[in-house]
Amino acid sequence: MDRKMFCFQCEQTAGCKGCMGIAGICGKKADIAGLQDELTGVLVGLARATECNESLITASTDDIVIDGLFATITNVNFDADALRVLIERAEDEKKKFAPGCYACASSCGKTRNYDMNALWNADEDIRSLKSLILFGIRGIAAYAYHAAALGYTDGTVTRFFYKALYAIGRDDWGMDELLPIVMEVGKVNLTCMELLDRANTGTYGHPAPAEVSMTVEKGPFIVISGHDLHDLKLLLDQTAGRGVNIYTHGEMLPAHGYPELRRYPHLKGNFGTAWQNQQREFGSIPAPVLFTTNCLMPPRASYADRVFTTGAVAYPELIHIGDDRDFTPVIEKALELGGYAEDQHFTGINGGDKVMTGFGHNTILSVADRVIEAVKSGAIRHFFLVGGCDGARPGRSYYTDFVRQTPSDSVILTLACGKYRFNDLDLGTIGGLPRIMDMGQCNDAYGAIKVALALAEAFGCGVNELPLSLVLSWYEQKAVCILLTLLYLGIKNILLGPSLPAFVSPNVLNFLVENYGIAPVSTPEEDLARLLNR
Ligand code: FSO
Ligand code: SF4
Repeated sequence: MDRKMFCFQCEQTAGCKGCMGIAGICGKKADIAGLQDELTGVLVGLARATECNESLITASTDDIVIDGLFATITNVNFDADALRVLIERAEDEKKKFAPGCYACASSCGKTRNYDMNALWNADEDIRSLKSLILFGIRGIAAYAYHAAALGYTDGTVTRFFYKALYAIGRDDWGMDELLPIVMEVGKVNLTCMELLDRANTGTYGHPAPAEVSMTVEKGPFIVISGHDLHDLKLLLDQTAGRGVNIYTHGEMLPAHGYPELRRYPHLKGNFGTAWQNQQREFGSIPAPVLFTTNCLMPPRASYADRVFTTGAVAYPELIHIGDDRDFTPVIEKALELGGYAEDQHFTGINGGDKVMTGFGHNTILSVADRVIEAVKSGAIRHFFLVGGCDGARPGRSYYTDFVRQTPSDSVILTLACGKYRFNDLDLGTIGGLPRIMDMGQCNDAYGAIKVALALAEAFGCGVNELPLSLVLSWYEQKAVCILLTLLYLGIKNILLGPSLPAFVSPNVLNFLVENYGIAPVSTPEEDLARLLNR
């Protein structure tokens, strides 16, 4: 195929087929896409080299693989130099496992790096299955990265990265070999989300309900975006007593629920809505923005000098805060810009001036008796999990309309950045609980699973028999591993939108429909009628 780049890993991919020109819809240019492919190919080579030498794998090998996978997630790393460093690290590591291969004149090819074009040009079903594996482990790597930042690792998770990468490199494998590995992605992601849940709650306590203001107080401030709670904690420490307030953005919002983070008086509130609105929302704020993870969009010239990156995120010419996490340049920028002269009152997309978060599994399960009673008495008729990513496509207003139209005797659990479509709505309460409960970030899908399993046990039925419907939105690769986890758990009849992944081939889609009843969202009216009457 004659094309400059190929990438179809996210929901906004060009023409719902693939980004193939000089740049992707996300702003990733062809040279960056090429470097990301090269990096993935070297990681496959590294996995091949570890095959016979597993005992030589160290924590540093794991870090290289995790960093390399995370860097290729949508809206994370747009920086050629940073990607070249990751490629070099992986190549150097590979030499430790197969030093002979580098000197060998008649290479057998067993430790060769993988040419990703072989994958992009493969038979569409094989390409589909391998894409599910690759995009799934990219998502898991992000979660493993956050857990590792808090000192939590799990060998079953890290070992699986090598197995999955090795499978991606096997051009002689078919459906029989690849399908079980696709399912294993879901299983391993469950382990990884549980690990991250333990890391977050073990370090910062169990989230508790918190009302979060969207007012930005006068004076210097910093907006922090992304998913890394450890970075937020370090920033809170470094800004304590400096007269600089901190506002969460995007997926950092659930941080307000954690006792060990909310105790900082200068963690004031939340700024802005979901990631796709950042170019408009950051345009005029008198403050710096720190990106700890995705979703970074190419910054406009009007505010590019105020955007900082750290961790896996990188963008050419933006200041990157290195591994020492010395946030001095960000803090100095906040002091220099000075913030607003007066308090500024912002609202969510529906006009609400505050949002709630902090309904982690611990909080919900602590009132399980009340919830079960309310279901038995008929006070709660149905639960909806309306969760996942937000994005730019107009069809995403579906989720706002859907939630608005849910009956007053239903509860909406939500998580990840898709909630900004409706989290400022006041839908009232049921039995003293708000009808919309934000369980946290995308990885807190683990908490939702825990709640669903506990309810199923209490009612003596399977999860699929509960009055619970999953209405999910996807955008990037973390959504892929979460979806595979739900399938691994046997959860059926998930509604997925706003469009189905381009990398799911018709045959693989048939498999998912026949075995799991996955269906695309239609209209809120039709879907609600069907879900409530089933
Ligand atoms: Fe959203 Fe972006 Fe959390 Fe994603 S901010 S889209 S699924 O990175 O990871 O929900
Ligand atoms: Fe296109 Fe998405 Fe890939 Fe970006 S990440 S190049 S938008 S498919």
